[in-house]
Amino acid sequence: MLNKILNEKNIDAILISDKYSLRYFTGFTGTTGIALAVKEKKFFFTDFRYVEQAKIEVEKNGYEIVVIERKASDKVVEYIKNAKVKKLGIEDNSMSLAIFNEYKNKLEEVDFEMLGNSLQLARMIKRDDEIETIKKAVEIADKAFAKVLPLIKEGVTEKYLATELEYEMKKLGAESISFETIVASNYRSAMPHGVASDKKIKKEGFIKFDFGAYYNGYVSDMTRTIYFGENISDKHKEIYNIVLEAQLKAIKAVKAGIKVSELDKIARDYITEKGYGNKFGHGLGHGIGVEIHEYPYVNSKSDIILKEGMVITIEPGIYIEGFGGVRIEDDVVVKKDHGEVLNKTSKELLIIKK
Ligand SMILES: [Mn+2]
Repeated sequence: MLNKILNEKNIDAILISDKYSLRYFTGFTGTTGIALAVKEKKFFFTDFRYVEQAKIEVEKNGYEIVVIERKASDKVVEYIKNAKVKKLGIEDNSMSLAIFNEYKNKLEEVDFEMLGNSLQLARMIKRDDEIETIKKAVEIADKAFAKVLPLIKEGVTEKYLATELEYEMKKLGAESISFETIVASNYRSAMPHGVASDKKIKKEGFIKFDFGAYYNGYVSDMTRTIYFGENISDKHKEIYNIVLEAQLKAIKAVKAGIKVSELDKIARDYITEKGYGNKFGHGLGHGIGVEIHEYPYVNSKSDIILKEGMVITIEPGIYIEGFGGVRIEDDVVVKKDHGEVLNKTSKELLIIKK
């Protein structure tokens, strides 16, 4: 895959520095490393803390491990020069200006080619083993959610529920969480990204949970909104059902060959038709993989066409300030003629009364 990019971009080498690119292309799970891919050879640079780990994780993927002693760029520059690289691709989306300048100053003869999102785009279509890992990450999130539902009661905080979710996910094998867990109750549920706070759970309102497991380097991402209380209003029911219907309609349209903007439009048109178009202020979804938000982004502006093996989220929402909000999100694998929903947690409106 890296050779394909080298050829397409007509460059001699790629410097891989982004954490997620390193995980994807080299297998490295540590925090300090850099890779250099030239046509015939691949090198992975790291310091003594990670050498043993790199030998296990990275060597099998065809990289020669090079130990860095002082400044990483000195060693890397030496290899770039030895390989007689004239055009070097760099990950300009994530490399810091300071690091860029270091390389630029040491490699005056070299042309730097900005790779933009090329390496990210290369990750869009998942291999079967990647899909299996994502499935496991989804299963962990589903199971953890089932464990936490019985803990919902008046007086516990959003943070308490979030912590329990995270604890359950780790007990089920997650190495970490995909992103900061969102538990947003009552009026806070109207905040699309209301990270769990010290707010105590109170009756008569929505509680929105958005969370995921990070498992073997891959993420899951799910959102469920439940109602807590005895006296649910018609408006709560109305917006819940609109979001659910919009989500189901979009999922039904998932298949290879459809534009992601069309998918977004299906959900958005339905919500708009029901009068809440201006309360759905974000895109319909995004790709997931080694990163929580990756290509293909599913929104009205993208012209990416879905292909078999992509894994995306479908997550419409309605948010009404001062009242509350609903979002429902599943992870979906794109198949030739349908979308395979990975989440097993029910999407029927769940009302918890105790
Ligand atoms: Mn998401």
